[in-house]
Amino acid sequence: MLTYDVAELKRPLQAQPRNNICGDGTLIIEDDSVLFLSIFDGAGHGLPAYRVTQQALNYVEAHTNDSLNNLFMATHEYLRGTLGGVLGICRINKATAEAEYAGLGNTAARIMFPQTKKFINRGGILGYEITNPVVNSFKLNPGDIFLLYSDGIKDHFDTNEIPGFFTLSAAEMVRFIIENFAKELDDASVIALKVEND
Ligand SMILES: [Mn+2]
Repeated sequence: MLTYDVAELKRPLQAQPRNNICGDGTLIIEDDSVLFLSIFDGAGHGLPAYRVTQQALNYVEAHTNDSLNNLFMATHEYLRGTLGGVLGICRINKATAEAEYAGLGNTAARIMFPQTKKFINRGGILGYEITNPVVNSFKLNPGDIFLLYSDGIKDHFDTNEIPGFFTLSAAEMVRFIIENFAKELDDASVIALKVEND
């Protein structure tokens, strides 16, 4: 049986004066059959970004059964008149490990080891102007790591060059990524998913 080790971590930007409000948000919803992962980076920083992010993720959380395309378009409409932001969503069928991912704007998603794939988002800001997202369907395999992260994480890192990275738990992975690859002057957030064979 496949099992899914999943964890998230956020860190507000490190400017002075220090604040502890992160404008990025993550959502992990799991039931017996589906694992639903989402990340949202509200425009700007601090409390205003935090507020639009909570608004967006609350909406997403209430509509996790919608098709990804509809969910992006509806969230976009819902956010009109707000600061807006960028969104990434991955939904995984836990029994089959079949997954779909879509993102708009500069959130990032990757599969690492043994598959390696970086997903390319279309541009846009939800609440302002978007096009339909590309919905990518794929299958995860035991050993795969799926990472979903905001642009507050430096994007050039190669986990293949980090000794022992794949032996880390998901909680250790997100801590490692935030500690080593978070940009000082942006809010940073990451979700790591590790697929395992029981
Ligand atoms: Mn950002």
